Amino acid sequence: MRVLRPRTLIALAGVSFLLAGCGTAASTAPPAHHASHHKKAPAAKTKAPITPSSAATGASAPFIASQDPTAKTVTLSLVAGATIDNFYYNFDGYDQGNATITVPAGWTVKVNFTNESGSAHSVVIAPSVSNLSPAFTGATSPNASVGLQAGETQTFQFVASTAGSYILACGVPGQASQDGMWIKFVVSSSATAASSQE
Ligand SMILES: [Cu+2]
Repeated sequence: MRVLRPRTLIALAGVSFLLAGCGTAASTAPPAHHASHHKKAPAAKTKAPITPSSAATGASAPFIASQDPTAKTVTLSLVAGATIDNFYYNFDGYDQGNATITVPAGWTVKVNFTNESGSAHSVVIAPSVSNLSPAFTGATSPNASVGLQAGETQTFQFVASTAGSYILACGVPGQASQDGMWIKFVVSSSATAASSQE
């Protein structure tokens, strides 16, 4: 288990970066894609980041709301922009592949998705950040390239039929490949239960 980053420090560093990026030379400014969204970003939230205790112990990250191994069904709860981590470009505070959801192959995955940030976001389970086509039939929130507005919720479900390593990403153009809004999604031929971890 690798050493985990303290999320509070990451959040504070993010704020510093934003502030520094606004007033300094172009060479230190955030990438243009970030900057364009930054102008529309909401005020910094007070919602607590993922708890350090969870990170420190390697306990399950969020995401899994419930599961039924007999019915081979897992329900995921995903919140976009849950924290300030990565300029709000995160799922439940996770981004850039720093969390993994694992589900057994053949299970039905139900997803409850909510957007709590000021920018539009969506969810796609896809092969990679450079290929955001849904990896399975139905493995995407509706109209993923447009995404959900703040405060909206969508649900969708799919069967994780083929074992392999995928990503769970935002399908709004540029947000996975440039902004890092993605985590890992593994469909396992050996797992007997769904799990999540940092
Ligand atoms: Cu997004």
